[in-house]
Amino acid sequence: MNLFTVLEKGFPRDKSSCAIETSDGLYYSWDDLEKATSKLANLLASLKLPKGARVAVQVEKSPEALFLYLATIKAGLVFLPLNSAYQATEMEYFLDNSKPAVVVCSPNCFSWLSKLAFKSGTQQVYTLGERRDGSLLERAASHSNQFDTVTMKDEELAAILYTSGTTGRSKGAMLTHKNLSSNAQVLQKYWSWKKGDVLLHALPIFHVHGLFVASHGALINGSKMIWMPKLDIDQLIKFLPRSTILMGVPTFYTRLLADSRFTKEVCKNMRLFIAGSAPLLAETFNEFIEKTGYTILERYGMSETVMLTSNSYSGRRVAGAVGLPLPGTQVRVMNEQRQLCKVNEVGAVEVKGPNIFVGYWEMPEKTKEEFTADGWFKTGDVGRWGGENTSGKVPDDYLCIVGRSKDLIISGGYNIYPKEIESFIDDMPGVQESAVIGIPHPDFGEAVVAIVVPKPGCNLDGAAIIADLKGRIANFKVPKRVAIVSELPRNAMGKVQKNILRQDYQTT
Ligand code: MLC
Ligand code: AMP
Repeated sequence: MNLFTVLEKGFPRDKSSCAIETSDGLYYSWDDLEKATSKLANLLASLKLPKGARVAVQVEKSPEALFLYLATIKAGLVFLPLNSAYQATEMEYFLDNSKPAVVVCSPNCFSWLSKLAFKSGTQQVYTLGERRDGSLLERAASHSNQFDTVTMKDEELAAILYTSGTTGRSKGAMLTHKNLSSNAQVLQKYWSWKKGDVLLHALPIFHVHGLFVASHGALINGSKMIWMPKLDIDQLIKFLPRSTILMGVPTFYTRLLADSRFTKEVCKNMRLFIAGSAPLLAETFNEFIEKTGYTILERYGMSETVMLTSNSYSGRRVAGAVGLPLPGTQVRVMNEQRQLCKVNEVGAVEVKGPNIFVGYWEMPEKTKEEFTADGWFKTGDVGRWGGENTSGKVPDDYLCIVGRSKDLIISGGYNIYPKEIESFIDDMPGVQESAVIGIPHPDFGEAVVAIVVPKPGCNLDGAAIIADLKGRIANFKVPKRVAIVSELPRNAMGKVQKNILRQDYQTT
């Protein structure tokens, strides 16, 4: 069934009620949402694209950007969101790899992005600005505000989300209508969404967390969203008293806790604070209880799987644990002998369920590598059931993520693959080699640091390397610090010992 049909079943009867209130004071009713979505779906349908055609979107967050997502789903096309921080080199790869039929970009990126899009074979490039400007809405305006949702099979594609590759380039995780609708239905029940809930939405909508987990949650429950273009603590504190649910990466919670205006009183109407995308520190979890009386609910997921596990809504929420497998999802932890780990034994986290993606876009070999012969997806995360952490005993059926087998840095909820940054630095003149590591960071959880070795006789300047990277890769990937050294520590096999570097460079 089309995901939109599933979400729409939850829309309220009273279509004049508010679906989205923006932080700058605009109100969109459910009727507005449906009509705007239908107009956009009609525009897309008028292009007569085959099923499965991709609509790649790199725009700033706005209600209209959400309507464009819903319209793409409604029209039976495949939505391909791209982080607005991506620069030309990154975008060139995504467009070339996914060959979208339609590209929608910010008006100020049109001149360079349209060239890349046309080069990759795209037929249509529209613009959509943050303030309802751009050619997309102009073109949609003349279309009808009625649209019959295209019938889709469960296994047909709804979205492709690019995730960075450990070794090679980014891979497009293909998610079906069933992947997304089943997860939305499960989470609605599991987190006990209620009539009258109001979601405070401050996450970006080009990744799983903000686009699927948060938006689907509100839509399928017919709940209003208070819509912020990005995280802004002043605005968050202003709107919290009128909200009941907040979803955020751990940085949301550390920033809230650091603000003296964030009090019990501000949270008085809140029902649920949810954290995910990166590990929530036990100290943040505990400080939050102390300051507000609320216990943050931590959950765990991935672009390839949507949500996998969650702490309990009505039962225990445990610091440092990501909770129980969601209904319908199976999780196993395997040791090196390929046996199921016992409680407290650390191993590889593998998953199965209706929410697991169907493969990487045009990478059948990579897809095969990431699944076991018996059909479990290898998450690349390392975990254990139960055991003990700094907060005490963890229930035996609760999963703890204790590390990653993939060389990955998660900074403020964004994934950064060291290899990608290293290859940019290694290509710079005068650079012999580099190692990129993640070190603990009070705001972002982890921060990127690059350790660089110059070629003999060359002088390098860390600030110049940072300046060079800015504008070539997304800002969040740019190292917060670059250290120049004469050599990198290596083990007997000649492999760079990143653990030693992590110890040596513990602070930015
Ligand atoms: C911004 N910067 C970052 C950064 N975000 N650097 C490292 N890591 C980040 N996450 C850069 C900015 O470009 C800027 O650089 C400088 O750091 C300071 O920026 P800021 O103004 O403090 O950042 P801000 O705009 O407030 O953004 C921080 C943030 C944002 C944490 C609110 O990054 C964010 O919304 N993150 C959420 C990511 C997310 O949705 N992840 C879900 C993925 S899905 P300069 O050079 O200009 O000073 C997933 C699956 C799952 O993982 O389980 O959910
Ligand atoms: P992404 O590829 O952006 O979808 O990121 C998915 C990765 O984020 C997972 O494989 C985990 O490594 C990490 N992640 C998500 N939620 C959590 C969490 N609650 N605790 C620890 N890691 C998490």
